[in-house]
Amino acid sequence: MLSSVQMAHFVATGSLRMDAVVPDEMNRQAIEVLDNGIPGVPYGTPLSEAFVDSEFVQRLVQLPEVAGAIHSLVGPEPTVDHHAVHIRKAHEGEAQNLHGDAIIDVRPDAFDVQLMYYPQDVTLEMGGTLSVPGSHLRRTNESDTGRYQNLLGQTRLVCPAGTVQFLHHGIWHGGRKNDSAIDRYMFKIRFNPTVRQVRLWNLEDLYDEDVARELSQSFPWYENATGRLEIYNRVKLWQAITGDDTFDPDYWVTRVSNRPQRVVSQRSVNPHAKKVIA
Ligand SMILES: O=C(O)CCC(=O)C(=O)O
Repeated sequence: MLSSVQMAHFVATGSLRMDAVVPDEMNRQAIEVLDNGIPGVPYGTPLSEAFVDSEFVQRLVQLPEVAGAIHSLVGPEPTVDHHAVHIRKAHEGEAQNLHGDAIIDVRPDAFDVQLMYYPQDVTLEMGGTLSVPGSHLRRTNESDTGRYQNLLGQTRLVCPAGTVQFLHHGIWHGGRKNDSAIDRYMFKIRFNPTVRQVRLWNLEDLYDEDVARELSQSFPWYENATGRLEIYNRVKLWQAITGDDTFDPDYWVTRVSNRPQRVVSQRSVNPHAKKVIA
């Protein structure tokens, strides 16, 4: 299971990276398996019933660290939305535009995750996935961010073989241009939760100060004013997944949800009405 600090990192940044969690023996097999293609899975198939024709993928999602992260993020028995093998060809000369893998998705208290598995060492030249930390809760429509070329604070994945990262469905990302002489492989599965995503991880460190530290990060591309909305959305998401709506360090959520209902005694709401509200 993930820790609360790791969950807070995911809620703040929109991603969680686990370096070299897939054993070398599987990484060595992976390129051939991915080249042969992974058989399709109908939308909405429960994970335990999916990939019946791909023993490799079953092993991948059952690795303890991977299974623990899936459970922590989307809960038991998620369904498979879709999967894909992404190969960025050696010297292919093109990058993918920045995009989110969703139309405007207004769910404040639920999210899908995308598992991305990299079977090889990925160098900067190989065009590892670019992502923009903290962009996942900004409501944009799929490829509308494609006109942005570079944002302050963006990251380009450089990682050892066997790395798995989990991305929030809304994060702005894209495959980079592969300037190397080696084809770069990535296998992706998107998971949909089937339970309410509340307290699904290891809660021992729920009130650790590193949780608050993760949740309070800002990112260099945030605007002074609009950037605050990201913190607001992040606090709402943390409240939802912890079931604790008292978490609100700077009181931004508290302020905008303050709608008192108590009417002061002996004051009429309508001064012309005969009946006085007590
Ligand atoms: O190939 C990559 O690194 C990224 C692929 C991608 O953006 C996607 O699957 O949506």
